Amino acid sequence: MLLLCARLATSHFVLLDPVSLGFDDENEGVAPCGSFNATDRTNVTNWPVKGAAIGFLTTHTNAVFEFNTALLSTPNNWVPLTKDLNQTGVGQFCEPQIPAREDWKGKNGILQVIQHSPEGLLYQCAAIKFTGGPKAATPSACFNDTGTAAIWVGHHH
Ligand SMILES: [Cu+2]
Repeated sequence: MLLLCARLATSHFVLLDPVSLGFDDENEGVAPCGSFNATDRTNVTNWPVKGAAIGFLTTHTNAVFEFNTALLSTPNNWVPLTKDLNQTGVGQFCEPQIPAREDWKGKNGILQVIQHSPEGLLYQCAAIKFTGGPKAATPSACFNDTGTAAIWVGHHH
């Protein structure tokens, strides 16, 4: 946690859940995954289509987030997973139950989180696998720091 806080001083946002493909502060603006290989499968997180969590750390007082997914078989075809999220407040933030497409059950995918920051678009991704079964339990590190909030808004693109 100390390490994360130290890094947060210069970072924009860091995906915490599911496990990120990687974070590079300097190159977070490089699409589609902040300079990391979108098809890397080193750390794959199961994503029940009934719902799973997205958690991140942000240093921006207000930013709109996009949550997109692609199938591993078509890694350039990003599909919105949700409406856009208008998030306020600095620190950790969690959306605990985001469902995915029922017909993607059993398929390998990629989660992409885009932050529309004052410095431009910033990217983080995670390797995921869409699964059946009940909603995922919210990871203990996925919570909302005091003063954070968010509302779902329409797509602006
Ligand atoms: Cu920033």
